[in-house]
Formats: sequence, structure tokens, C-alpha cells
Amino acid sequence: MLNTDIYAITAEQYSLGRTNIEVVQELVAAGVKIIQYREKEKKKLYKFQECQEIRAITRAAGVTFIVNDDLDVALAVKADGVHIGQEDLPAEQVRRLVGKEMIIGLSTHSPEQARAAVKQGVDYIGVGPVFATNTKKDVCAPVGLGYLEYVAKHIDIPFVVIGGIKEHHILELHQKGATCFAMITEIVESQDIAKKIKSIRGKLLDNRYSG
Ligand code: TZP
Ligand code: MG
Repeated sequence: MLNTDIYAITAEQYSLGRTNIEVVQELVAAGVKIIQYREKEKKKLYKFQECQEIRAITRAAGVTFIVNDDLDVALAVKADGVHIGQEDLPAEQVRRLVGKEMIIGLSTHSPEQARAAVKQGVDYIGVGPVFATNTKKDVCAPVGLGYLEYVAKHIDIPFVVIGGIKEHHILELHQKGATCFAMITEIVESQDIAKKIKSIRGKLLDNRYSG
């Protein structure tokens, strides 16, 4: 499920006037294979309605769709997964509610949290914030590259790096073991999303060819 390079996350307030739906359409057209709906300021009804539309678009395109925070919305629209944080319902409880099939992602910030996540049976973990970011309000201090190296070496479930990641970081993160990169502003703040995706993918190819 994370056997892809770019994990795109929505944030309408940074999307240069485009709606989340428009951004998702551009992401899908650009060939992004996993999209998370993340919207902190909207009421549940509007999140549900947007997620219903995004579910239809992603289903038609064979794109994995994850909903941030709102377990009920994820279930209601039959998303592929839900992404939770350390202060949400415990992952075991979420598993009981969503069943075996649904993907559960959990944000982690330390080796202890990563090991606990594995025990809790989540499907993937978020590793970050790797760098400073203004996009998340209640974010902890950047965890740096050391935590990424720990996870790449010792944790056996899929992981995605997140937090302040820009195109120019991709090579270094890839060399330290990251293969899936979650980005908000680097992507949604781009005037031309398809061009940005292509350019990021180019960085990964360069790294592969340079060994
Ligand atoms: N979780 C950790 S950092 C972050 C989230 C949701 C925000 C990432 O946003 P950006 O714009 O890619 O720094
Ligand atoms: Mg959350």
C-alpha cells in the first residue's frame, strides 16, 4: 500500500484558491497513487461531503484513499484507510472499530512509538516531522534524520516520512532509507501540480541511477 513514492495530503488553505476536489483531480491526473484527506478547520458535514467525492474519484482511478483523524467519516465513505495520531483513540480500539481490512496509519515521533505501533498492529507509520513545518499546528519539534535511520533499519512495517519535506530533500531522505514521501505544501502550493510530481520523481530516478 505504500509501495509508491509520493503520499499526497490535502490542505485547502494552501492550495492557491483551488478546492480540495480540484487538487485531488490534479493529483490523480499526475499519477499519485495514495492521497490523504486532511482538513482541520471544516465541520464534519463538509468533510464528509468532500470525502464522498474524493472516494468516487480515487475509486475510479484505483488510488488509495486515507482519511485523517475522522474514523466515522472514513467508515461512512468507505475509504481505504484512516490516519491517526498519538493522542487519538488507541490503535487497537481503532482496529476493533474498522475491522481487519481497513488500513490504519499512525504518526510516530520516536523509536519507542514506532515499536509500540508495530505491536498495536497498524499497517504503516508516519515518521516525522523530519524538518520544521508550519503546516501542522500542534506539531512536536523536528525529529531529524536520526529517527528516519532508526526506522529504516529496525522497523519492519511500511513507513512514510513527513514534515517540511521539499523537493530538494528527496535525494538525502532516499539515501537514508525513505521510499515514500508525504508532502502537503510542497505539492498543493505548486501552481502546476503535475509538473511538481514529475520533478520530484525525477529526483528519485537520478538517485537510483547514481547508485
Ligand atoms: N504531520 C507531521 S508534519 C505534518 C503532518 C501532517 C505537516 C506536513 O506538512 P508540510 O507542508 O509537508 O510540511
Ligand atoms: Mg491527527
